[in-house]
Formats: sequence, structure tokens, C-alpha cells
Amino acid sequence: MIIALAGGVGGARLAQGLVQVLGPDKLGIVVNVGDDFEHLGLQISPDLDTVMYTLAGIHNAKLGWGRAHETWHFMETLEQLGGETWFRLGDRDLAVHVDRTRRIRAGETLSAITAGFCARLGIRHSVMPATDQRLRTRVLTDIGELDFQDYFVRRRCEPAVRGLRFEDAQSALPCAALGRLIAAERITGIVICPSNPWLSIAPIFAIGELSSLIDAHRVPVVAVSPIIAGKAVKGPASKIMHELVGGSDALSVVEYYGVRVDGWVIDAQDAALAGRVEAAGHRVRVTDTIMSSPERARQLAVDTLALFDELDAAE
Ligand code: FO1
Repeated sequence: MIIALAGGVGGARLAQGLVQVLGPDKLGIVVNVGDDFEHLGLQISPDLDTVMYTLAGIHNAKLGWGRAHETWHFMETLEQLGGETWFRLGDRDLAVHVDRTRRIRAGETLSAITAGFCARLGIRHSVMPATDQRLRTRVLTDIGELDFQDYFVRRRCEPAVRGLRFEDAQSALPCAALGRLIAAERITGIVICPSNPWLSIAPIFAIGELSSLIDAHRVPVVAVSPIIAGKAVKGPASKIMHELVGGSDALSVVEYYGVRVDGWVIDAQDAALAGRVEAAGHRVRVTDTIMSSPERARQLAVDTLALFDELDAAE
């Protein structure tokens, strides 16, 4: 079984490509929960929703989050009441947050809630929160430590990032389904989607049982670069990279993940870097990584999975 680690738009898009190639018995999606937060009394899980909506084909491609064909009456009314409207919740999207909050208060796990929503949305693959326990990304900046969404949305990533802290990660276990896959040694490969390495993937790596599986090299790991020609395809990744590691080209990401990754998929625009990535001990596949359509996402999924075959052959 391949598991794909995903967060944000890049992760959701590649997940959408992978599900076209591998059936639900061969692929599971593990989603970052570090962006989750309580807001307006609601439990909000942005990355789970972005992956879920994208796999269901009802995502808002323009915004990169939330639902398509959205209306904003709740937000307009909240504005009139003087409520907090910096984090925009569409009327359709709101139903997910309200029902997730109800079910969490009733004692359901995030995994069970997500599985329930996915079944209702016709998604056959398992979409798993990386953990069912609390794990929050805290952003250490030049104006102090901020909640993730405060930094990312309210302050639009303007503060300079000095570091990241994944609160409660040390006590977080993989969600039950993921823990069972690890224990049964059913995971045959890990795909790191082209999500923000620091904001979306690092919180997943912070979960001990998962990172020790990766660090023990018991399972091949293939990553798709989220950086193309020194720029993040979406989101603030290059600004954060400059602030955190001083560089923002695909090589900085290769160095950041280091030996945890066996194979890299990099964009044709970065073909010149392929030699240096190989010199660092990785197998490389150069292809078009811009997922501008589900068909392009499927093709990238095929290229990414092909690297596992090359890695097996090389063993
Ligand atoms: N991102 C924004 O930049 N502005 C928003 O108002 C906003 C609202 C929102 C509502 C629901 C949801 O699931 C995601 C939302 N996001 C918004 C995106 C969210 O901050 C990011 O998707 C992740 O946290 C980072 O990948």
C-alpha cells in the first residue's frame, strides 16, 4: 500500500492524480492536521477539507481552499454583527465545520468523522488525518509566536519566520488506521506530495512512529518538488524558505528532506539541477510537475510511482 503525505493545494492535487492510478486497496492519503484550529467555536481542519473537496471534485480551484459554487451570506451577516471575518467560511463549507465540531464533541475521532464525510462525498480512498490527537503548528516569527492561521491568513505570512514548533507532536500517535498499516508492515512506499515542506509535511514527520518508519529506510520514499525554478507554485513557500534556510530553489528542499527521500521528481524547468540531486544520492525523474488539470495530475502520479519501480530495480 502506498501512502501519500499531503497538505494544502499541492498535496490535494497530486492526491487527485494518484487516486486515478491506484485503487483504494493500494493507496491511502495521510493529511497534515497542524493547520487545524478552533475558530468561532468551530473545529476547523483546512488540509483535510482541501484534500476531501478536491478528491470529491467540489473544491474551489480559484481560491485553492473551500468549496466551489460557494455563497457567503453567513460571512456577510457575521460582518454586520461585528464578528471575526478574517478567516472566510462559505455557507456550504460551514456545514462541514459545524458537523465536525458536533461529532468531535460527541466523542468521535477526526479519522471517523473524515471517513464519514468521505463516504457521503463518494470518495473511495481512505483520507487519514496524520494523527487523531492534538497537534498544532506554531509559527515563531519576528513579532513572536503565532497560531498557524493567524500567521498564514490573518497576517498573510508577512511576519518573518524564525522557526516552527509542532505543539504536542511528541505525544501524537499516527491515527488508528495509519498505525495499523505501519504495524502490519503493509506500507510499500511513501509519496511526499508537493506541499510546503515546512508547513505541511514537517508536522507529519513530527509524529514519531511515522518518522522512525521513514528514518529506518524500511520503506522507499519518493518526493515531488514543491519548488519550480526557485518559486513556489502556490503559497508562501519561497518566502518561508528564504527566511528558514536562506535559499528557495529545488535543491534547498532536497537538502531539507535529506536522506529520508530516495527518489525525487523535479520539474523540467529544473532539469539542470538533476545532476546535483543525483550526486546527493537520490534517483531523479525530470518531468512536467505543473498539475494544471486532473489529467496532468494523473500523469505526474504515473511518473512519481514509476520512480518506485526504478528504486526496486536499483536495489
Ligand atoms: N486561506 C486564506 O488565505 N483565507 C481564508 O479566508 C481561508 C479560509 C479557509 C476556510 C476553510 C478552509 O478549509 C481553508 C481556508 N483557508 C483560507 C486556507 C487555509 O488557511 C490553508 O488551506 C491551509 O491552512 C494551508 O494549507
